[in-house]
Amino acid sequence: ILDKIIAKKSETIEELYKRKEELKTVVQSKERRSLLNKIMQAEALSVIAEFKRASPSKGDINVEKDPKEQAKMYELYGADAISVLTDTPFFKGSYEDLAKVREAVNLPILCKDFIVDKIQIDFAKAYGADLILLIAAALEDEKLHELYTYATKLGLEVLLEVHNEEELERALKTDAPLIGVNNRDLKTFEVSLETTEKLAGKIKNSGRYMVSESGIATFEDILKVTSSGANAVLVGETFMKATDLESKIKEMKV
Ligand code: IGP
Repeated sequence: ILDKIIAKKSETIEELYKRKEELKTVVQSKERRSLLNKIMQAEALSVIAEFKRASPSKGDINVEKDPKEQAKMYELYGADAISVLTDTPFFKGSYEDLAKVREAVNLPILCKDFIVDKIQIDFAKAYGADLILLIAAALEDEKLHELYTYATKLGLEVLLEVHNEEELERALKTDAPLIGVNNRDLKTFEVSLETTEKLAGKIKNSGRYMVSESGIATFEDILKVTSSGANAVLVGETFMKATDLESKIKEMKV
């Protein structure tokens, strides 16, 4: 699926270059909200709550949910940051969702997408992202460094995502302080929280902060990843489907 998503991105990118004029007119707030500072100062596990309408592995999750309402609830119930899927063809998200979430809350906002071109970083920033995701599996070294530098220069933080040892080695060649471990293999959809455990040692030894992403649903899951040393978790589906969001978020704030 990753290859398929990336292939489709070239169409999106062409589209974005055509919409370039928009970048001048979108009103962007200048103030930046730092997730890194929050994580550094946090005494407990930080929770990044995701706005995710659908996904290729799960199909429709909660397509009709209102981004503003959901974001406000995330903030009210104690989330530390919000991630917003902006990919349209596979996740039914958009930059409009990102902007709506940004306006609704005071939390740092992560633009969650498959970024392979600088123009996507320009749009992420214009629509209100404080940080962006870069996926090691989707980027060769040179591109990874180029995009990392570009985002940092624009004043955005980067969550650098890895899934295995090889990707982690490459990620550690950058100075990215926030490393995300995706428990889901984007090539097979297989989810295993042991991915976090496996990569934790090297991440912690390098002095970086670790965000455990995907497949986190219960308090037991939280115990597992925190005992591996996770500083933060990123939770999507579980929150989007929760009937009692308040207790679900509070359950994760250990
Ligand atoms: C959230 P989950 O299993 O809680 O819904 O996962 C998040 O980790 C997941 O959406 C994600 C993702 C990604 C999506 C992690 N890395 C990269 C798209 C692209």
